[in-house]
Amino acid sequence: METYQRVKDNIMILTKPSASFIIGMASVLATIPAFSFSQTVQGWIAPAEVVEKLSKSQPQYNYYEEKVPVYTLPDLLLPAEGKRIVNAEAWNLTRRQEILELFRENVYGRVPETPYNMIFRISGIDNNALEGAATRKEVDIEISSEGLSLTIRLNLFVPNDATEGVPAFLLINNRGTEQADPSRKIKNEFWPAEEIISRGYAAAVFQNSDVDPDNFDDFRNGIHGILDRGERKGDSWGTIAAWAWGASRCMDYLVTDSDIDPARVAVIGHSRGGKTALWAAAEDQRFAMAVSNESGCGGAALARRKFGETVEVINKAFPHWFCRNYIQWGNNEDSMPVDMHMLLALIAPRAVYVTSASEDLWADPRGSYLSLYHSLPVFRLFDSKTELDKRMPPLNTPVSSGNTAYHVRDGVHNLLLKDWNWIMDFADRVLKQ
Ligand code: GTR
Repeated sequence: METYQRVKDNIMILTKPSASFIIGMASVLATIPAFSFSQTVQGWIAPAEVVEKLSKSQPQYNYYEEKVPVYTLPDLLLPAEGKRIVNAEAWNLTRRQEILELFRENVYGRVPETPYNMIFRISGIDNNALEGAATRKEVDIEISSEGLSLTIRLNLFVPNDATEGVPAFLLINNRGTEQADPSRKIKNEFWPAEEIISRGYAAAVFQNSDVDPDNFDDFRNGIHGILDRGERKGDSWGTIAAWAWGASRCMDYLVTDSDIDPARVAVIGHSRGGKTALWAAAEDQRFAMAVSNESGCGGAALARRKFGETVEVINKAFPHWFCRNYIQWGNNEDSMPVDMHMLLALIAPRAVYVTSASEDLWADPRGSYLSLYHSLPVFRLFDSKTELDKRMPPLNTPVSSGNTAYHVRDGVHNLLLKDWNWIMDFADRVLKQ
């Protein structure tokens, strides 16, 4: 007796249940809400009321799973030329580089080769921060080229009870400074420094706007105004690539600080910051882990699903985020030489954690999970036991395998302590053991 019917990808619907099944389940259902039944048996599905609400208020975007087009993802392991990749060595030597170039060329853009100088200045140290639990350091990273300069302020807490270099989380803060207030006058779950420290990690943060302003200014200000030379090209770097570059400059400092273990630094970001964290870890292999919190389109979510935000829409709304070449893939996703499972694969064999929120359908939770799922063939080249179920995990139930992890939290688009705690649970396993 076929109880479930597979309709698409990992969507299962209950069809024609048998009489005995109904009687058997009746007693179970009497004690649990139907919602949790479906969450447990089927894995997470988008809440129907959220789908309805969003579809009504934004009819121009798709929130219905059944309207996701049929698509074929580019094969991760098949290079443009030559034989299929069958081992980690071949991946690292050829295909990884090829895919990295495709992302530079088609999505985020290329960092210019303009030479620059960099100086680290410790402008403040407080050995008695967080009620004595941590030392606070204010580090100014000054970048200069041909008389122009900018400063990235890196704020860092390191635990006072550590006897050797500790693992660290570097947060790319794309929100106001009050969301990640180093004075701790304002405390916010977006950057729970106290909890991060109490779990034995260093907590570092920088403002993305220190590197590049988050508005379209024709690339005149921020690091673009300092390092860009000549006419912009189709593959000239956009603002996300600039923020990712900024994360790497923070890493340049962190590797010099003996309070930090340079081999165990995770880069984390929310939403546009999550897109940035993934690209930072793809470009800079010194990051041991990347956390993409609800990064959506241009981040973890598969573009070919065209669910919620799409390539066309993101380029119109944020013309400064990506390179110009990315525009051509709007409404033309099937021709794009990459999709976002390939971005996640670039992080292998290092750790990657992808998160979603159940009401944040704009960022396509299912597309983000499937992206991780489809990146696994590369993680398996390094650790053959890495395996996730093709069905999404239920709500509020983190899953992980090898160096990959995912959760879908209840609620709206945000980075909360609940997310951090699950992320740190995973980091305890992959960065501390
Ligand atoms: C939205 C944008 C998303 C996401 C988000 C954010 O407006 O459409 O791609 O990045 O902003 O950064 O909060």
